[in-house]
Amino acid sequence: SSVEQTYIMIKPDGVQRGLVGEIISRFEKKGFLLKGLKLFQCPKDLAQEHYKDLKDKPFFPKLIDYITSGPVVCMAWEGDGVVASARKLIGATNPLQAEPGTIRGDLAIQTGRNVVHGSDSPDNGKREIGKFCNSPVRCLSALQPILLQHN
Ligand code: YYY
Ligand code: MG
Repeated sequence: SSVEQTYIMIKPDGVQRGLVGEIISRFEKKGFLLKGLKLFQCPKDLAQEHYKDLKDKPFFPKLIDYITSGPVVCMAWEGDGVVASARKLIGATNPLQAEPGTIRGDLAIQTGRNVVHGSDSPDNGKREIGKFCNSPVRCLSALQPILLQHN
């Protein structure tokens, strides 16, 4: 097992619908560690960079409009296998295909309004936290040694 960080972002629809607490709860209850958090309005250039792999897709302009349309919640979460585990907690990109019990499966119905982002690899987790949180998140939690046994 290896400690990783992932970038989780509650998208503008999640914030506007009052789902911030609900979404944070899913990750807290799973047992991962919250290492950084802020409310932030994403500028267009950062949104374009974040989704650069999708720049030739027909939905790209709408995706950028959506993600920059209101405040998002930027978070760094840490733990063993957190990148893949968070993707499981989030569920499939299309909320209608996401399993019940996942965030998207329980809380959304449209791909274009799927409430939350999660990094797809440890490298992208590091990169996205660097971009959105301005630096790698390294703050120490006093509770960490009590909550998690490190082997
Ligand atoms: O990682 P994930 O968010 O599950 O999906 P991606 O394939 O990385 O796409 C990013 C983002 O783009 C997705 O969350 C919604 C949007 N999108 C879309 O609006 N329409 C599609 N057909 C595919 C993706
Ligand atoms: Mg993705």
